[in-house]
Amino acid sequence: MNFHVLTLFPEMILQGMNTSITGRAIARGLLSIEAVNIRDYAFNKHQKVDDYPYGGGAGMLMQAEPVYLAYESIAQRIGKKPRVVFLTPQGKVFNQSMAREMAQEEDLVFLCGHYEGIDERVLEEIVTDYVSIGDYVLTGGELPAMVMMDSISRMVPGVLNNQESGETESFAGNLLEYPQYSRPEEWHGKKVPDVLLSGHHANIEKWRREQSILRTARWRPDLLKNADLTNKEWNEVRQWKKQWKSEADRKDSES
Ligand code: 6GU
Repeated sequence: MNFHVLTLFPEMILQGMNTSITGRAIARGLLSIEAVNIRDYAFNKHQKVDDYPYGGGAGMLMQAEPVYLAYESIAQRIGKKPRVVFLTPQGKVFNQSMAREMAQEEDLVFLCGHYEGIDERVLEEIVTDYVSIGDYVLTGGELPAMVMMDSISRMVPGVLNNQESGETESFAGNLLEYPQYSRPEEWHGKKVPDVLLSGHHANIEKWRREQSILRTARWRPDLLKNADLTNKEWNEVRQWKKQWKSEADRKDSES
């Protein structure tokens, strides 16, 4: 997988990606990352990349030409018109299945905006995907691009080792991870659940699945709709929800 990032802050991208698991994958040649500084393609006296919006309004816009030339330099080098992701709160909200799908590409270009946005005309010409990472506003596209590259990277074969790739499965089933514990057996008066010390693998698996379903029902009921539960498990979920509701009602009546 070759990532190409169009940005005004290339050092931010390189610093972030050359760390931890993505850094290891770059060193091993499974990923490459290139940060193209859009300012290097501003062929005017002061290397200016922004200007006032026509029609007025707050702030500055990134101009079309430097963005286009920076994009062209990539397209020419790789010899094709690559997929271009523009990071914007107006885009489709990123999720695990988009990560899995984008990991099939050989090259991905990320366009990071700053200021109040980018001249619409260059977006129309080069952008193939408009993507947001959630319903909140950030100052630029660099962090969202890194979020996407991180999650896409872990879908690339070989990036995770055997132990790490076990973790991939948890979201695939649309369930949250079960809680985990390491030594010591007791910490701040809290004991590790007995079942995990029992050595009884079937019981441990049963407990973990129940915990995953419990957590998902409690904190992300929206995910549960797409989870694959047995009838018995759906019944359990109904019982828990009834219990949580009566607990909440009781608290309400007390206050
Ligand atoms: Cl992709 N960009 C910006 N600027 N803010 C965001 C975002 C993207 N996704 C959520 N908020």
